[in-house]
Amino acid sequence: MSRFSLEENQKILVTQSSLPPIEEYIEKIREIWDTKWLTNAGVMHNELQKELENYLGVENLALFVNGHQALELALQALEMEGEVITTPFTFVSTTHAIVRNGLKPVFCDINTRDYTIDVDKLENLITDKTVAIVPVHVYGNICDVERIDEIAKKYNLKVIYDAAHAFGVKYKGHGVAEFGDMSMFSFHATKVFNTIEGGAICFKDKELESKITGLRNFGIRNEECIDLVGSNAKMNEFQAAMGLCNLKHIEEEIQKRKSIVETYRECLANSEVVILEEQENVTSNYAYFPVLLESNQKRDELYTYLKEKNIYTRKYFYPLTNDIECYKDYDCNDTPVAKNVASRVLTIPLYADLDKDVAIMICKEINNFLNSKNE
Ligand code: T4K
Repeated sequence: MSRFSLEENQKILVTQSSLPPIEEYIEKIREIWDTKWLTNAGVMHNELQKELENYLGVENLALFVNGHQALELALQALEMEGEVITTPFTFVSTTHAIVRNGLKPVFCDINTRDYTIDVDKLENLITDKTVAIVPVHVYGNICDVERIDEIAKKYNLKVIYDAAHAFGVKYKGHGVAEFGDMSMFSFHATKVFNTIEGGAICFKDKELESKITGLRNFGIRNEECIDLVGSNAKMNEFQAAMGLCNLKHIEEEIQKRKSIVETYRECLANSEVVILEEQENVTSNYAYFPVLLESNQKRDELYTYLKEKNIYTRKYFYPLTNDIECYKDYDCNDTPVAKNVASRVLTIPLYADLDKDVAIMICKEINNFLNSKNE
């Protein structure tokens, strides 16, 4: 084990934004000064859209100001009414996007293998009001896309994946957005690939393109025709420029994350925390590294212990979205496995530039804490 220790006042946060070399970004945004074109489907926006379609292996992709707007407006484009099955083990955005469309979220539990939707519990929740499933890929782990596909076909349901954590993830060599009707990616500053803020929706049905792009620009068709009650959710040129620069380095970024994850796996192998197995047939992007403690109390104590050492972990995802204040008057069904996992999970720092010695030191602190509890 390393004897490495943090410098005084050095904080290790749960993540750190990936940035390109500053010269690359300056070079790119210089073009914005030449054209004076800042937003509204500019040249860089269109270039990034094409590059991402290639990278993700999809035919239709629309860029957005952030991932949440991408999901919310994609759901609006589908013009649905009724119930949507989803999981509460997610960032609030997923549930908000459903509710803000006037749809009723029906919460399905998660499984303990990868913390995504438990497909064995899904069918029981389908009623004659169910119109769609919004499953969530979490931490870079993906849902059982094949079973979800079968169930959706059987009951004629739309599938819109929240793929905020799954940028670049592949299943059996296929990009994750090839599954379902739509997939939303988040390009927030904290994600594997960022455009500062940003997001995209990938969709199979080309006919939806006009509605999706219309909804993101107030529903404006031309100077005299506005045919949709849309929003303003356009990605601007500074965001797109950041995306074009970051995309050049994405493979290297993912490899660096992979190496930190390998260090964590090695150093925590004999520890009492539960670590998820790598998923079979999945090429991960190593977005987050969750560990599960024995109890809620131990999780909270470890969180505080590490914080006192300047190591800032996060309780992603706690509380569950079916347990939060703004849904207290909603008829939210219980999800016992998700509740249990949410009460015990901690995501530990993970980002491309995290030093291997720091990762080893974090594991050492986790093990020190656990040993002290067992004395
Ligand atoms: N669905 C899922 C499953 C999601 O996880 C998210 C977003 C969405 C949908 C919605 O997508 P977006 O609309 O956001 O594109 C953060 C992010 O803000 C949020 O995007 C993300 N999920 C969520 C899991 O994490 P907070 O409230 O934890 O962020 P914050 O500000 O506490 O930042 C966390 C850490 O990140 C900081 O301790 C340091 C680091 N950081 C943060 C910022 C803002 C940086 O290194 N650079 C930065 O610029 O939500």
